[in-house]
Amino acid sequence: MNWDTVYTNASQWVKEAGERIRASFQETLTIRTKSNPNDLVTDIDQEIEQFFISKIRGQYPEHKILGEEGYGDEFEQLDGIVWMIDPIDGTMNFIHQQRNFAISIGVYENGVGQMGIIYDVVHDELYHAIRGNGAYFNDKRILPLKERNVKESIIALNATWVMENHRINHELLIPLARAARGTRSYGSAALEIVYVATGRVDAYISLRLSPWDFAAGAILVEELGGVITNLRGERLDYLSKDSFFAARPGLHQEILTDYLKNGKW
Ligand code: 2AM
Ligand code: CA
Repeated sequence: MNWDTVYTNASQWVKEAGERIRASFQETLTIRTKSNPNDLVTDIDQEIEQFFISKIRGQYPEHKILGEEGYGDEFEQLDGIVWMIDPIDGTMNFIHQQRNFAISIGVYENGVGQMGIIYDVVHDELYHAIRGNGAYFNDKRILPLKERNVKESIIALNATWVMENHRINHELLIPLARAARGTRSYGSAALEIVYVATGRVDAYISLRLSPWDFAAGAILVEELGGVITNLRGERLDYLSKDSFFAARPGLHQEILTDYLKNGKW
């Protein structure tokens, strides 16, 4: 597969989808809920996913597609070439703020990330990586990640995980939040992971993400020397929901050893 060509095609589709999403700000959205009252989807999420699927199927009929809104394929193995698509990552922000959301597309070959794109639609900022060829912010090369310790780090972490919740003992992450220089939450996993890649934050933690949320960002972070695992320090399988932990090299190990060892994540 020529990944440069895949990138050229995908980046054109992403820009086209971005124009459509920006135009939708003038329209009335149809909003529905999914798994719970705060898990939202709009007609635009669905339209954009269908747009990408028709482009991919037209150009690459033999590839498989995993899409958040369910218009893609169903499969249980990552063999062959798989596109993982989140048409709007940060749908709540899209609805409430008309910013702080992104299109996320990661392409995997036999489970190995080959090309990732994250497009910050409102700022017209495109991040991408092709495995082995570096990562880019609007065609400007992103520098490899250097080590940094917790005390000098900003950790992206949602407040949900440090207040009582049904998923984890909320007290477990408080020492980490306290030790860090600061915490941030942006509400779009794809953007938060790309902020790790660009060094705007030093780590990002979530207790539950789906493959389409992190597929593209993981390729950028790893291309720059960062580390991606679940909160147990294990490799992600890219087929199921799991906890998620991205960080600079060194920092990843420090957080895992000093702050996450005792949790049942
Ligand atoms: P979404 O907007 O595409 O649904 C919000 O903190 C981040 O977590 C967003 O990237 C959001 O993606 C994702 N997210 C929200 N609810 C989720 C859920 N139930 N499962 C997996 N990811 C979720
Ligand atoms: Ca989404």
